[in-house]
Amino acid sequence: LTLLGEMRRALQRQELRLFVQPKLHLLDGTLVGAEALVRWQHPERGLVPPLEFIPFAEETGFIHELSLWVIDEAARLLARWGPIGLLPRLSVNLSVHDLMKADLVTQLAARLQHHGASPQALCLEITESAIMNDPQRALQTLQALKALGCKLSIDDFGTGYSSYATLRNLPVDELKIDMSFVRAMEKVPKDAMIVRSIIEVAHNLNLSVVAEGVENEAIWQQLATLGCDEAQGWHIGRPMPVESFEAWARERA
Ligand code: G
Ligand code: G
Ligand code: NA
Ligand code: MN
Repeated sequence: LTLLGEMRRALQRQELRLFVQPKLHLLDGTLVGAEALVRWQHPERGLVPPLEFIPFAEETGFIHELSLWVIDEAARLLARWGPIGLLPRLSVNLSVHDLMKADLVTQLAARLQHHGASPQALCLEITESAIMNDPQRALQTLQALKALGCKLSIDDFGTGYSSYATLRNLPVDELKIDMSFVRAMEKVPKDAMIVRSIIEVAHNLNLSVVAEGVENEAIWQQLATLGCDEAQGWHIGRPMPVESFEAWARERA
């Protein structure tokens, strides 16, 4: 069986799993959201990380089916977590392929509605490079997602080539500072300066800003001092299976 065949079978056999990583508000430590990250529970190979199949899924176009599965799962979880106040918002990653698919927004809306999840509770993370691949097409999709009520976030911000002109025209709510700048910012002054600049740009554009890759208390404190809004990283919590995340969130509440 080819990898593509195996991935198709994985969907049918329900071998894909969503892991969930929490995001906290930096001022008061409240749970403001979480990111859904896919894994493949392979019958022989064990838990396969996304870097071993997402790039291939993107090359073959299988990513679209995979993304719709992720969106469906996310909608199901949001419908479960919203009413009990466990989690206000869940973020899912979209790929460049998804942005080019004409029916993405219709499909996404149908899945939210099917589960009774609110579009406002779903945030879509799109990398800077995916947007810059075809800014015009991306803008159309982002506008449609925005019109539906979803939140939009630019992922891996700082690693691409988006201009202020592009940024100004995108209907996004949030910038996510790439981990590569955050992970060593307490030791590398240049990284700290870049993080500070991104926070400033975000706030000047009225966007909320999230730091990913927060691995220790020193970084957490430094980000708080710089006025960063939200944080995600191992210091707060690793990506966890859904049941572990529910237990983690209940314990904190
Ligand atoms: O979960 P992990 O930390 O190993 O993720 C590695 C990479 O895989 C990240 O870049 C992440 O954005 C990507 N990734 C994880 N889950 C998904 C998904 O559901 N869809 C897409 N497109 N990328 C994902
Ligand atoms: O590309 P994206 O930003 O979606 O990827 C998120 C990735 O970052 C996932 O692979 C996730 O497991 C990883 N990650 C999340 N928090 C941390 C962290 O604090 N340190 C490191 N090294 N990786 C992290
Ligand atoms: Na992401
Ligand atoms: Mn990222």
